[in-house]
Amino acid sequence: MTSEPEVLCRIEGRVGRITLNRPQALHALNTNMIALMTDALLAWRQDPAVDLVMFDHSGERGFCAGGDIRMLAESGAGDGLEAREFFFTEYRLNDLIFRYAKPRIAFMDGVTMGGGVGLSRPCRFRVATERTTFAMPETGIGLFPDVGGGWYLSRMPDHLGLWLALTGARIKAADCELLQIATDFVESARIPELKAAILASPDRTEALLTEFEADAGRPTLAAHQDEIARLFAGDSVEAIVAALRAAGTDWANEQLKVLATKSPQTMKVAFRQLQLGARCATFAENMAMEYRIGARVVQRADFLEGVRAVIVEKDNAPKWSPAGLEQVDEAMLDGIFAPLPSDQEWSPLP
Ligand code: QUE
Repeated sequence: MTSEPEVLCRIEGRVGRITLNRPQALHALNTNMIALMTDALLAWRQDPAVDLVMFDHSGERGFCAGGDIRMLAESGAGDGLEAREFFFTEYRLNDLIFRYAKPRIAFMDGVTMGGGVGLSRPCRFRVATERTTFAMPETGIGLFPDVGGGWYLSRMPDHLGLWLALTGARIKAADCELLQIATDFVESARIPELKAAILASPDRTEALLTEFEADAGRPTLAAHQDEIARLFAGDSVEAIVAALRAAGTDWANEQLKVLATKSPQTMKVAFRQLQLGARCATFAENMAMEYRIGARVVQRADFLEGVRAVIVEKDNAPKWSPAGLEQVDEAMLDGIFAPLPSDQEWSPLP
């Protein structure tokens, strides 16, 4: 069988270039893709011929929709081992990119969600275009905002990261710049020219980005930033819901409607994840926490139900269990966050 690899890894000039190449699944990441990227990055780490790493995608559609959710759900319905292996290696890759000593650039030209955020956010340069749509949508399928969400989202100002995590909101380029999810905005029509220039002169990447920089427009989130700062400051998800109810504005009512569609268990998991992530001293410590969560939640009813309702049958009517926030008790959360047996804990690549 001759089929193209799902990730193209090669050296062009002095650039190690990683091109996601699974367009039929919007470049959603699977274990094979994680392995290909990890092997390339490890080889280039010591290779004096590589000065810069570039992440991009083939084809016209987005950068990366997330992870191979169907595989995760099938595995979670059984022993969960394949799902654990996926998270284990994906988080090692996220951490490797985070620690990588050479500059990295990601082109987020289109949908950048979940797993795609885990590749792009640890890059030094993160280019958005007018086609960029960013989201951490996992509360909608009973998963959780992983790939470093506990670290990055909890470090955003004014509880904006918590708002992204709980609502799964989709935001565009100007808001990505506001939240430092993107470092630069370039019109998508000029991306091929910019990539060619960087491949020819990777040492000039920063100057080239300044030359190509365009105006992303007004960040629409700015209009709600004060409201988010005030209403998402509560010390529990219930407190946030109560604050939104009390506010009574159109915007607050919209947020309540959105939250009512999300998994109560996942919202509480995400809340605690960001609380703990904010206090982690290292990114690796945060990833070890997220791995404990991932290993548990893929086997829980909400993830299987969320994947059924949103991905497989697409009725968009998940029946969450527990159905309400008040039924998700602290003991359930303690079980999800508990340490794994010591031989099963996550560890970074040596
Ligand atoms: C939450 C997610 C994902 C999602 C939707 C969610 C996710 C993911 C995809 C996705 C989308 C389009 C595709 C595809 C996968 O959707 O991780 O293969 O073609 O990969 O609400 O976490």
